Amino acid sequence: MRMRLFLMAGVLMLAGADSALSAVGLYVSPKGNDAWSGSLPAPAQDGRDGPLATLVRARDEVRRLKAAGKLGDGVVVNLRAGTYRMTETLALGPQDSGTPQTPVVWRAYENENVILTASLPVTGFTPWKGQIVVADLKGTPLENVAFRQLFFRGERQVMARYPNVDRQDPHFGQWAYVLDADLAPATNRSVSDNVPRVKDRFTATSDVIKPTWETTVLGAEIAIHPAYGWAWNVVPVKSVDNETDTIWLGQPVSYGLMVGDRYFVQNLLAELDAPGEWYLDRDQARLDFWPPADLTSGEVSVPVAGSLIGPAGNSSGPSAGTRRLSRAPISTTTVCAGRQNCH
Ligand SMILES: [Ca+2]
Repeated sequence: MRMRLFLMAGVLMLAGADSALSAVGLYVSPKGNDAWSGSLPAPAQDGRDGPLATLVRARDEVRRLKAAGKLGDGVVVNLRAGTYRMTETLALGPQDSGTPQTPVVWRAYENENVILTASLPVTGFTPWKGQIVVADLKGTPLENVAFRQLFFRGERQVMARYPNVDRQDPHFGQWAYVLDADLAPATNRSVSDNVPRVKDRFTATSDVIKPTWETTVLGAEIAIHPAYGWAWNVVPVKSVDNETDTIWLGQPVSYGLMVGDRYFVQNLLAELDAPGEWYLDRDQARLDFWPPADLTSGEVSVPVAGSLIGPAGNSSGPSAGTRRLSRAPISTTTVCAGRQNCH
């Protein structure tokens, strides 16, 4: 959920050097204010005007200029250095496009280092047990966010799981394996099933289900490659039976479960037992985390928007050559108008 916006040499050349020179300049800065005009690259000394604060406000200003016929020879939105926390996707549609004569260009101002991030920081951790710290999210912007990812110092952390991540042996060392799975009842078989086995329960090895698991296992999930790795499913756990080591799934997986299918269990507080693991109690808005390094050495953050930049409404896409972001986003952004590494 994070990307760096680089200025690719010659971007304005693409927009037309002559026209760019007389284009309207808008400025956005983490030090800005959306109540200001955006016409100044830095806050005025009297604090009464300066750059805008958000990309959404800049987009709206471009729309306003366009509607008022004040685009002139185009507009250049200059992003000043710093981190922009975007809690909503910057939606761009056809109405945000310029034309070859009046291009709309978004860029980092004079090669400054611009970071767009759709994350919010988590603060206020207090010691809980051993190395585990806890943060009460009540009353914070994250109180009602059912997030599934957590980052520390820019690295994705691990939802509490069993077996633990094994970076030395990722292919075999960090998995549990289905011990047994039943044949599906004949009446419940699909003609397309290559493997007529059940898809909603299996027998685990004796090490998996533990007395320490919460009695309801509510919220626990099975992440599994059913049918020997043919697919990848993450499904809720419906219930478990300690006596028979049976795990029932809240929804069927894609293919019949086979002996030896590899999986892990995640999202259980009882399995938070290794550095880097975390657990979110959604009902209590409580986050438990075992930081892999000194908590003060970096930021804990949570992504809160699905994408940084995306198409607006039923847009058929930007008009080629009239709206650009310079050089490609590196992350999972859904839209990029750069030329390289777009994923
Ligand atoms: Ca664990």
